[in-house]
Amino acid sequence: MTEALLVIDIQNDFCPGGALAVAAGDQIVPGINALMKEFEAVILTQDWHPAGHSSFASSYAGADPMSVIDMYYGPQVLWPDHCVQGSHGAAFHKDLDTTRANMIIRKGYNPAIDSYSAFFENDRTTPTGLEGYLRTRGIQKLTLAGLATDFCVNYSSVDAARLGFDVTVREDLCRAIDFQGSLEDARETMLAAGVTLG
Ligand code: VGL
Ligand code: ZN
Repeated sequence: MTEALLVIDIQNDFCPGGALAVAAGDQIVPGINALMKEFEAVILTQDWHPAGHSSFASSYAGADPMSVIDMYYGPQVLWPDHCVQGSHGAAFHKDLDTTRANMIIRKGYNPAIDSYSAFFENDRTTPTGLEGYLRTRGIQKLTLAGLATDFCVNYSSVDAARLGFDVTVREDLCRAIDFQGSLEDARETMLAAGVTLG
């Protein structure tokens, strides 16, 4: 049975020096590269927003980064501008071994809605197509690593578990934003969804 490694958002903007830097985000890169060798299938995700995206605080007059607004699909954190399509910040960290990737899935490209998850946009219903890719390859078991534990890794792992995949999150190969208790909330949400924290 084919097992896949899903590597979430190892991009410059989520690493130290980036626009939405996750503390020590770059330190997991060597471990992720090594882990890739144990999987037949490697899939990378890439946060990929158009300029002026609706998840950017700069798109709203007077809004502060890290404030929360109500969108038609629920609460949305307003982020600093990050991972703008084609920018250096959106590029993968230079040390990530992208040659092993079978598939690179981009998300967050719809201007009106954010997409933390590799499977669904933040309305939790609009698919990215990743489920179909995995199913047509006969992949049932997923391991996740990457950035950030409490947002894109959390949402991706919970959606995968909801879809019936067997999901493990390698917490040692993830790093968190940890904003207002979001890491502890995410751990509880992942465990409740049946995700294995390994
Ligand atoms: C992410 C916030 C906004 C992530 C992406 O990769 O966890 N977080 N966009
Ligand atoms: Zn984003």
